[in-house]
Amino acid sequence: MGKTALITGVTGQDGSYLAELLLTKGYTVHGLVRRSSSFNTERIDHIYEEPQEPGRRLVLHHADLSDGVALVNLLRDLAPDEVYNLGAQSHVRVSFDAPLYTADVTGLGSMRLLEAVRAAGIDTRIYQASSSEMFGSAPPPQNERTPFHPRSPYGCAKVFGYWSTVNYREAYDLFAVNGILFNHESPRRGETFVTRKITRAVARIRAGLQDRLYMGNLDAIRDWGYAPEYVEAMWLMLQRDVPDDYVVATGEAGSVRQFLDAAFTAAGLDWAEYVRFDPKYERPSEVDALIGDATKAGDLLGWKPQVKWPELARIMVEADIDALDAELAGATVRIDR
Ligand code: NDP
Ligand code: GDR
Repeated sequence: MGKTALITGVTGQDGSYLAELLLTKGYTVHGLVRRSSSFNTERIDHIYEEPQEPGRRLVLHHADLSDGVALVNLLRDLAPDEVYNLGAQSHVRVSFDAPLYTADVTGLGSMRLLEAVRAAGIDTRIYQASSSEMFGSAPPPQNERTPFHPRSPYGCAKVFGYWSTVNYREAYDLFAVNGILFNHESPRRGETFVTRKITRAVARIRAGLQDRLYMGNLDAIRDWGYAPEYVEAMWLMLQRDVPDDYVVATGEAGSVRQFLDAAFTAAGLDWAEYVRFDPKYERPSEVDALIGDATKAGDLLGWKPQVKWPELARIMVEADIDALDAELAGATVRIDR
């Protein structure tokens, strides 16, 4: 019998790559999907199986991280071997506009899930999607021993999730781990995060559909990695004999300005001709520089990043150009890369 896993946030960037990875490893994957008035499963449509399909290994369940009772019922019924808590209001700028909602879903949601595992009395390993945003203004390079100083409601909520995970491990002996992941991107990245906003604009400018790109702080420095490699690290953390916390990062960073340059250059364009400043995209308090030290993940998990941010910029620009070309040609656009 293969293992079973539950993924919250299965419709997001990471959830979709993780579901694919676990399916290739023979898992039955249960995904928690929140109800929406329009389809929100685009990233997993290519692996979706109809409920009538015999022996299907991807099963979706409607629930929400704000609904603790639904989580208990689901966990009791499924008793999965592994739970990956990837669900969150994950946008840092939006967390300033919706701080309490973010604290509820991103912060309390993690404790609801931990408590649900405990209440269901099941033997389950738990992965918590912690974030480099927790380091906030702590100077780089950041590793597992760097003190947290979050700079957004999102960062504060993630610190709560981090310590809840550590506490449930210590108090109840749960196999619960934190992956402290630095920014990771892909052609499936949400359209309002900075990398995808840029690469999508590059494709549209190249096609003559857009002639301006409004941006916020170009001086911010980020350590951008490739999402398909990062979900592998999540899985590796749950395969160890002992639960622990790990930083996952490439160790190489660039500024938003440098990413702009790499992305526009990949399409033969000059970013300075198109990019304009709009304070709307600035944050009330900014995280200036995140550069991760993933030595521990390398040593204990054998995890090593391959794709660094300049190559990532090219991968994402090419994918957005291909997707737009297909859309303009009237073809069905697939996001299975
Ligand atoms: P996305 O924003 O792409 O996906 C978030 C997922 O959470 C979506 O499936 C979303 O559903 C779901 N979700 C949102 N609100 C709720 C809710 N109330 N109940 C249940 N599910 C909900 O994020 P990523 O895939 O990029 O990130 C995955 C996780 O990793 C998140 O927790 C994020 O905070 C964290 N993280 C991400 C990093 C990154 O660079 N990508 C770095 C470090 C941590 P829907 O599709 O309906 O919106
Ligand atoms: P971040 O990612 O806040 O690091 O959180 P994002 O891509 O939103 O911003 C990165 C940096 O770019 C600057 N920036 C802009 N950002 C956006 N979104 N839009 C703009 O127009 C713009 N102009 C400049 C930002 O100020 C910031 O400094 C991501 C999320 O995935 C979190 O969920 C995750 O935890 C962290 O990465 C690690």
